[in-house]
Formats: sequence, C-alpha cells, structure tokens
Amino acid sequence: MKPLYVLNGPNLNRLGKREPSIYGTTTLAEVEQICRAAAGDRPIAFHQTNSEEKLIDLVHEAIDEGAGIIINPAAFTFTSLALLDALKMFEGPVIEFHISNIHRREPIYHRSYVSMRADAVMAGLGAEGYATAVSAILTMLARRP
Ligand code: CA2
Repeated sequence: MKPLYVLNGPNLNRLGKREPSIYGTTTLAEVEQICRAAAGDRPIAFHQTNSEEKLIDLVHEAIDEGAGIIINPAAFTFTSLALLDALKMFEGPVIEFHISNIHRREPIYHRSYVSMRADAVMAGLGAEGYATAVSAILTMLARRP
C-alpha cells in the first residue's frame, strides 16, 4: 500500500515550544503519532524541513511513491511558486493544512499559492486537526476509481 505523505515546512519543528496561544502545546513528534493513529493500516511518510529545496524534493518523492499529500507548507504557503509547481505534478489528493486560522491573521497570510493546487484546505483546527486531515484524505482515496 502506498504511503500518505505528511509534509511540514519551516519552523514547525518548534511546534509546542513557541507561541502556544496560537499553535498550542502539541509537539511535532506528537503530531506524527496522531497521524499514524488516524491512518490505521495506511503507512505514513512523515517529514519536516526548514528548506524549500528539501520540501520540493519530498513532493517529488511523493509523486513517485505516495498515495496522497497532507502539507503544512508554513511560510512557503505564501511565497513558493516552485512548491506549487511541484504539487501540480502530483496526481493524487492534496490537502493543505494549517494549525491556525490563517484568514484571521494579517493580509499577507491570506494569499496561498498552495491553495491553487490543493483539493481541500483546512485551517484553525489546531494540531489535533491533523487527524481530521488524515481521515479526510483516506475518504478521498477510497472514493477514487
Ligand atoms: O498555522 C499554521 O500551521 C501555519 O502554517 C504555521 C506557519 C505560519 O507561517 C503559517 O502562517 C500558519 C509557521 C509558524 C511559525 O512557526 C512556529 C512553529 C511552532 C511554534 C511557533 C511558531
């Protein structure tokens, strides 16, 4: 069975350690456990990188090996046409995921390049929302012919 890719962008390695009023106290290691528990038998390839180049390389890996992508691109959401181009090459379902509600923030956080490819966008459900994203992408995969 092909894995789900759960990809996390810059600074998310600090999750649970900074700005708990916005991002909560759940760590990225706990997010990984949340995703694995929600995925059941479906394998998860879980990654975090602070590098745009590595994030794009991981999307390329998913293009070759992945069933679906859940991506929290963090700041690259709002800056990276290269990431958008890579995601456009992926044929399976893509969920863009944000822990916080980016639309409640300053206007610079309102225009997402990644949303131009994402099949679904989730924002504001907190770190526990990754479980909902995994559940949703499994449903999307089950509905595919
Ligand atoms: O809400 C999200 O998940 C974000 O994608 C997180 C990004 C931010 O740039 C997006 O606007 C929304 C990263 C925030 C900075 O990284 C931190 C990580 C952990 C704790 C505090 C900050």
